[in-house]
Amino acid sequence: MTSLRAHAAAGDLLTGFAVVPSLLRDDAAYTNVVREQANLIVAENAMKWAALRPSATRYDFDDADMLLNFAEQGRMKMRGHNLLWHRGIPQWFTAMATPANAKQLLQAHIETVVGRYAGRMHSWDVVNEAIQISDGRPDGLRSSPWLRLVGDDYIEVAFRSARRADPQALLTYNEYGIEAENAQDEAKRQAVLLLLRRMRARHVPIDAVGVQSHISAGTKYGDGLLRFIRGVRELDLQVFVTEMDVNDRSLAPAIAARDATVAQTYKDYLDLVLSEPAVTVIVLWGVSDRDTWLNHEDSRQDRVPERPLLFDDRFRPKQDFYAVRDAFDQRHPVHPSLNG
Ligand code: 9MR
Repeated sequence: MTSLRAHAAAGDLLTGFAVVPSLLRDDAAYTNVVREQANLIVAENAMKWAALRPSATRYDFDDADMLLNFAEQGRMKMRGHNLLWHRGIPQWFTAMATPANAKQLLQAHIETVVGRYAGRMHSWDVVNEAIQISDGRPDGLRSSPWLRLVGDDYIEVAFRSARRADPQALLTYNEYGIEAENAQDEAKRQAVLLLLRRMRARHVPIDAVGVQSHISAGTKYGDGLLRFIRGVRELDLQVFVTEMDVNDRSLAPAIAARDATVAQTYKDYLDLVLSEPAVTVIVLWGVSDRDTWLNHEDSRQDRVPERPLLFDDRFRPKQDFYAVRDAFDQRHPVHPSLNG
């Protein structure tokens, strides 16, 4: 009753974690936390091309199947991540794809993967991280392999294929670097809004925008993000916080002060975005500090382990767990019986 999922549900929110199949198989403490706390999960990596497509002719669905079964048994919804990204493209694809066959390869992948789970998924990240202002194109599109191989309409192709394969799943455009109050993030927000408007004008099927929310402790988020969320809502799209964590890179290493600042950053950010009714989903990018990607890819210069998630390395809830729960309550206070 004190769980995140109970407090989220009281405010009609979905919440949960990016999860790892091997941990759900082998780690009981990890699995218990996910079962207790989440009413939605997403695969951190297990539904990417690199995981699903060992070769051009083979699909490996073992992990993805396991995750969806786990979700359904635990009465959790599941998001799919992702159908198209400029990273994690398998080597066989790079070797064999040409402008003549790439569109067909993309469509076949989406039809097969989305079709397999049709009717069972909450949503799919159809296109991930397609804007890169520094690539210099007037439309802001990243000069990714997909753009080169499939052409300017690759985003549209992906969304239309996904809708055909599963008319029920909410189709999402997912992006990072659109959260902060600086010129770079503002330019990216504008480019995303323009992309969404172009898609709307062409009746491309899309239902939601994912704001990844890999944010930084001690940073103030504000009006730019709010204006963006309102702009998305005016296009009749929902907003999902899809990959939230709070890196503590800029903070001194002492743990107590670091945890307090991380917790405050979670609270301030969620208070801000949850003031907007368009925001309906909050996903954390991992369960415990033991397993965060931040200690591999974007780690601190002093090599002290980061503490960006809600549970510590022994799965004890940290201050930020309570901060997130309070932010959910602020959106919609839970019934007193839930406050056990
Ligand atoms: O957390 C993910 C990490 O384990 C993978 O090695 C990496 C490459 O596939 O992707 C990480 O997740 C990324 C997500 O898929 C898209 N947004 C940024 C996330 C962090 O890099």
